[in-house]
This record gives sequence, C-alpha cells and structure tokens, in this order.
Amino acid sequence: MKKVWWKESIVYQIYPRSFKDTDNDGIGDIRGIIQKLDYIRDLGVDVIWLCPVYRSPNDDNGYDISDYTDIMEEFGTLDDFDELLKEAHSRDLKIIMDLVVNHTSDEHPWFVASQKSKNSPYRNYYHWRKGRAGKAPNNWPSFFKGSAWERGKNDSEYYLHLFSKKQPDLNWENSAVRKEVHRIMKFWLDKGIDGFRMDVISLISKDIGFPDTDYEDFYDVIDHVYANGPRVHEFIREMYEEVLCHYDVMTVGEGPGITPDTANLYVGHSRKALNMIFHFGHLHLGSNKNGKYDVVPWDLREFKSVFNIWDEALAGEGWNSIFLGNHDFARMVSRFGNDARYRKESAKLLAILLLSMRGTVFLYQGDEIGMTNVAFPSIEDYNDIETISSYREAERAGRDMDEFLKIIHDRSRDNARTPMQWNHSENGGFSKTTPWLKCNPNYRHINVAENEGDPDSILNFYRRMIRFRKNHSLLVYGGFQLLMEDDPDLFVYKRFDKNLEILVVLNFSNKKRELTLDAHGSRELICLLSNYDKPVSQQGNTFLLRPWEGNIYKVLNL
Ligand code: ISL
Repeated sequence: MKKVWWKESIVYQIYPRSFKDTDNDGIGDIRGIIQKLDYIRDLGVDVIWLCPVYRSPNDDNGYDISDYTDIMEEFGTLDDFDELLKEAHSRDLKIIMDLVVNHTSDEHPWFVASQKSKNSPYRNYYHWRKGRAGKAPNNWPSFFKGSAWERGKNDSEYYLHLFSKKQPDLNWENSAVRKEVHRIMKFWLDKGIDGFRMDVISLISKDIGFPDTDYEDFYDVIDHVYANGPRVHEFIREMYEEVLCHYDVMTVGEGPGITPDTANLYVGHSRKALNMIFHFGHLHLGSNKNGKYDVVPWDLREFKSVFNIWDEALAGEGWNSIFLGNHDFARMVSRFGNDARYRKESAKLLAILLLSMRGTVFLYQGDEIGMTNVAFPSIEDYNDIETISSYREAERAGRDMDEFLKIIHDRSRDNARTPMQWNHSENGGFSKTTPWLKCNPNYRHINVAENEGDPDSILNFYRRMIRFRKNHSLLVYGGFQLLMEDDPDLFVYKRFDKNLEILVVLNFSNKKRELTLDAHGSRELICLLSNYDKPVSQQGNTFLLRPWEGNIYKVLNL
C-alpha cells in the first residue's frame, strides 16, 4: 500500500463559532484559534479541518456562503486567516478548509442576480423550474423539512434547495459554475492551505429531469435520488484535473448516500478523484425512515459490522476515514459511550477505537475532554436550523412535544456545537459575554484546565493514544480483522502486519464481562495500553473486563 502523509494524519475538526472568542462578542473567531494552536499541536494531531469561515448570513452557520473569498465578519479578516495559516504551518500543523459548493447563500451576488432577471447569465447558475399547478415542480423533500423548492420573489418559477431555502443549489451542469468553483479552490490553495473537506459532494449532480420520487424513507431519497447523480464523477474528475492534481493536498468528500459498493468510484486510487469520503453508516444507526429524529433501537453488532464492511470495501482500492462524531451529530461519548457513570472510561475506550482503526482519523473539538450532549429545557435555547425545523414539523404532526424534546436532547446538532469548555470560569472560558449558544452547564467540571491538571484525564489519555498510533504504523497501514462479531458487548479486532500482531479488546457495556480467547498454538498477550490504571485481570486465556474497559495487547506467538 502506498504510504502518504494524508493517510497517516490525525485531523482535529474545529467549529470556529464555538471554539474560542477573543473579541468578546460571544462568537468564536480566528484569533481564538491562533491563541489555541499550541494546545492543538500538543495534542499530537497533524491537520486542522476548519468548518466554514467564509462570509455568510448564518442561516446554517456558515454552510450558506455569500462570499467565498472573504472571511465572515464575526470571525475576523483575511489577514487574520493568513496569520492563522502561517502560525499553524510554523507548528507543523496543516489546515484544510470546508468547501461548500453544492449550494450558496441566497444572499450570494450570483443568486441575487439570478433572482432579479430571467435574462441574467446568473439565472442558469441555479436550478429554476416552472411549478406544477401552482405547486412545486416535484415532490422532493428538503433535508431541513418541507419542499426542496421555493418560489422566487415576484417570480413564476421555483428554485431548488436541498437544504434551507436560503441555500439554493448550484447548477453544476453549467460549466461557468464549475469554473467559478475551480477559481475559488485555487484562491485558497494558492494561499497555501492543505486541502478541502467537501460538503455533500455526493449531491452536486442532479437528475435535471427532476422526476417525482416514490421513496417515502428520507434516507432512500438521499441514497437513490439525491446522491451519486449522473455526472457526479465527471465533475469530481474535472475538479481533480483542473485544480487538485497540481497541489499536494488532502481531500475528503462528505458522502451522504455513498455505499460500500459505490465508495471506490469516489476514492479508488486510479480514479483521479478524492482521497477519502465520510460515510454515515455508524452515525445513522438507530435512525428510522424519517431521519435522525426518528429514533429506533440499535446494537453493537450492527455498529461493528459497519466498521467491518467499510474496512473491507476500501482496503485494497481506496482509503477510509474514521470518525465518531462531528458538528452534525450528538457528542460521541453520549452517543456510543456512557456519559454518566462511566463517562471517563467510555470516552477513553472510544479514543482507543478511533485511534486504532485503519483510515485517516478525524477528532472533533471537545471530544478530547469528553464533552457531552446538553439538555436545554426549551426549544428556544436551540439555534440549529435542522433541530428547529424538525421540532416545528413534529408540532404540526401533533406529536407529544415533551417526548420530542427528549429526542432533541439525544440527537440535536447543537449537542456538538455548545462552546468549547476551556476552564471553570464564566462561560467555560470561551467568552466573557453570553455566547451565541449557551454553554453546557457541566463546563464547571468538564473542561480543558481540569483535564490538564489530572494525569489520568481523558485529554492526557488522548495524547497517549495519539502517540501510540504514531509509534505503531501498523495501526495506519496494517490489516484489520474483526473477531467475535456476534458478541453484543465486546468489540474485538486484530491489527497486523508482517512483523507484529495487535489485539484490541473493547467492552462496550456497563457490565463486567469475561472473555476467553481461543488458544490456537501458544500465545502470550502483553498489555500495551489500557484505559484502566491497573492491568486487566487474567487467568490463562480468560480475561475479566471491567465496564467500558479497553485494552490493546501485543500478541506473541511462542
Ligand atoms: O446525515 C446526514 C445525511 O444523511 C446529514 O448529517 C448530512 O450529512 C448533512 O445534512 C449534510 O451536512 C453538511 O451539509 C449541510 C450542513 O448543514 C452540515 O452542517 C454539513 O456538514 C448543508 O451544507
């Protein structure tokens, strides 16, 4: 397998709005990131992924861009950005930026012109269509509820918006649009950035006949109607040939609707396309047909199988990305661990999982200190457009809204967007003024300062585990084999290369569990790393694992 830096990298994702506020307007900013660069470097990561920092009216917190080559006023200036890049590079940290080009803001000058006149050359930058009997051109639903079409102001036609009505979809069929995108990419790459995370890149090509969909399940609509459109690979290859192949950069495409069967079309080594994609197999577990606020039970066997299937799919041809949360999902310790009694143990166990899989690792801000979900008492406390639109839809459907608020506590994107908890002072040291989104009140005991002072903290465990990965290249490049796939509590796998075999044993439960390993031949296990302080108790081939205990062993074949 070809060795390259972006496969070995550990990426730290920053949601700038919630990271660190230095001018005390309650909103994080670029100078705040500069201030914390030493902290990021000391984690041991290699790359920062910056969520959008471009000009935006913030209908969807920066994912609605009104100027691609300038910085959002609340975040600072282009000079601040240049300084950030310089300061990051001087610490050997790379920066990748979010490229959000499936849609723009409706306040982008292209859309303003497009809306103003049917004769404008910008009209064809977007998808405008005639309605059907006074209604939308087809029955497509938006990710944020309601129709995916909105009638233009004083216009007889409708424009497509797969997300909010303030996020009109760009018409990639138009080569002028594609050239604009290439120009934007070059603008940032020529400044020296190190790559892009490409927002919903699987959605950029549409079936421009815009047929109705018969699917009722929203995930089916994504998979079969919105994603993997007829020209998507052509558009990505063009981007590669026009722009990306001229730079040594990392690319990761966000890939709703991409399956293990289709992934290599995006990331296969010979495809001249992307380095990797984000799939959502594990994050969609427990979500029913209407999406993430439509909750059903799931279990660890399904979770393990997602990792297994994706590793297998990408092992030869492509490359995987590994992440357990981001700015769109619940906090990973709340979602996959136990954020109450076993918060510390389970956060560390998840760190072992995240950092011992094959693929490029993405760690989301705050997860390194075990930040948890938040349970705001009222919908008024929430900011996220997806949360609010789902709440309003549930209200219209006559749902029990107390129950629905509980689902929001569990699933809302704002769980991951509460301000970073730096210390126990007012607003968690994020800002001296009331932040744009309330802090999680647990900042008083869950914060960076408290973690720094405790050798046994989650933060210090992350640092250890990151060093461990860096010292064991087989964790990056070696083979992966899932063991005990039917066990409902234990996630057990091997990582190996020709010199070394490593066994990872993770108890994903609140119970003590016994584990008996097959003794084929004579083998000795040496515990290299554990999330508990004392080594696991062992008798012969039988181990007693404590709740959420996670261990990494070296396997010696005697
Ligand atoms: O689960 C999902 C799809 O199956 C979603 O989380 C999906 O990945 C998401 O809605 C797309 O997210 C990205 O684009 C959005 C923006 O709101 C998100 O923050 C961004 O990550 C529109 O730009």
